[in-house]
Amino acid sequence: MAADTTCPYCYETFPVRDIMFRCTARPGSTGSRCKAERDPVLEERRGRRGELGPVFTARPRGQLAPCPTCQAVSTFRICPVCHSTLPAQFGMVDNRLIAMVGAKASGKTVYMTVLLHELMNRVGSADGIALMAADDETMTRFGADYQDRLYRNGELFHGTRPAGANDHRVDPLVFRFGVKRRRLLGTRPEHTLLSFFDTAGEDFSSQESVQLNTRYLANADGVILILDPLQLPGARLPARSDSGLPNTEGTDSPINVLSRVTSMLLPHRSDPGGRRGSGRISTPIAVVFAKLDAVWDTLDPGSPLRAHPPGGARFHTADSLDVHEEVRHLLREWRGGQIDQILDSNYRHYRYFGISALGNSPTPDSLVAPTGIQPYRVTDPLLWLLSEFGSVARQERR
Ligand SMILES: Nc1nc2c(ncn2[C@@H]2O[C@H](COP(=O)(O)OP(=O)(O)OP(=O)(O)O)[C@@H](O)[C@H]2O)c(=O)[nH]1
Ligand SMILES: [Mg+2]
Ligand SMILES: [Zn+2]
Ligand SMILES: [Zn+2]
Repeated sequence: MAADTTCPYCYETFPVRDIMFRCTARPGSTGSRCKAERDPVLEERRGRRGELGPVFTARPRGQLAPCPTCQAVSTFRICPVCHSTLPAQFGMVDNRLIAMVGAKASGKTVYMTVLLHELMNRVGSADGIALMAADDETMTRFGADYQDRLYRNGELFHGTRPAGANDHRVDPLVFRFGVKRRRLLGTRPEHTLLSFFDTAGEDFSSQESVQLNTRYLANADGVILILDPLQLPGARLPARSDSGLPNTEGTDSPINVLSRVTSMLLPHRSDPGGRRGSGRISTPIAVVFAKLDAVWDTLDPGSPLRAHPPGGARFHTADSLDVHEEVRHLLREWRGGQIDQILDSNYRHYRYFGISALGNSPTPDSLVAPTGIQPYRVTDPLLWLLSEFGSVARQERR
């Protein structure tokens, strides 16, 4: 029985033995050569045009297979559903899909960008963590559309386009995450493929978008739910006045987004009721208070959210539980107690976090503050998810 796997680009599930190949369209040993041609599947599924080598099925020899037409050996393994080239090591290392969800303007795109940038550049090798793009397109797209925009030009993002407006597609960014782990025979890096897909706030307010997103969410291994404290009724008043208060009304309130995500996950990711604790969703969900900088002054001086985080390549359980309890307490204080009830009764694994991606409020004309980007605790939620997957170690004691 072949194990099923999920494509990091289209989030469709298929047996590993169904992986297909794409011919290199270079001359093979017989001198014949396949012609590059259009790939209607790739066009339809991913919106990618252009001429590429033809697609074939073959019994692979490791990660390669000879093209049955021209005999040239190809290393391009592709997804049988969307025809995207699969990353190197796909099928050999863990493959985890992570969904970013949250109300409109809660800070999903900014957070995702800062998190990935930090892991690629700053946290990096000193902590034994490495992150790099798993394919050329992710590298180019993350560089130009996300990183350069925020870090080089200091510009914030326009709202993310909803999946429905995007020819019914999302475009995940796929990375290879490596962490050095101590093993019996010294340390060695362990790799995990991570696919991030950033949703639009509107994706959770219209029924059409909800249906489109269900497959992505149902196949996600972990969910990061971004909550904007400024969208909770109780936290708006004490917050700094320059933080540009977003709208909290209507279908796009944090509670509504969580309710919709929950009803999308319940039929797919919960075990049938009966036993105690069953009937709840098994997908781990990191519930992240973003924009902590905007409410910083209202936090208790002794709050764990103001403490210097431990850092490193491990997940620190004690620190995380302190933050978890503190955020739960703030949630009640800020009249978001209903969020806690929904999580508690529907999710088996949820954890609260507090982060600031930017570290400061942006300027009124939507530019990064002149003091620059000063992230705080941004890697905590991802390290927790990775620890839930067993991909990073836990440090239990302080
Ligand atoms: N103070 C503060 N503001 C932030 C921070 N991160 C984001 N913001 C503000 O929130 C706005 C929205 O951020 P985005 O990341 O684009 O929000 P989004 O959730 O992706 O929004 P949609 O794509 O429309 O669903 C930004 O333009 C900033 O004004 C932060 O760390 N601190
Ligand atoms: Mg966005
Ligand atoms: Zn060929
Ligand atoms: Zn695919």
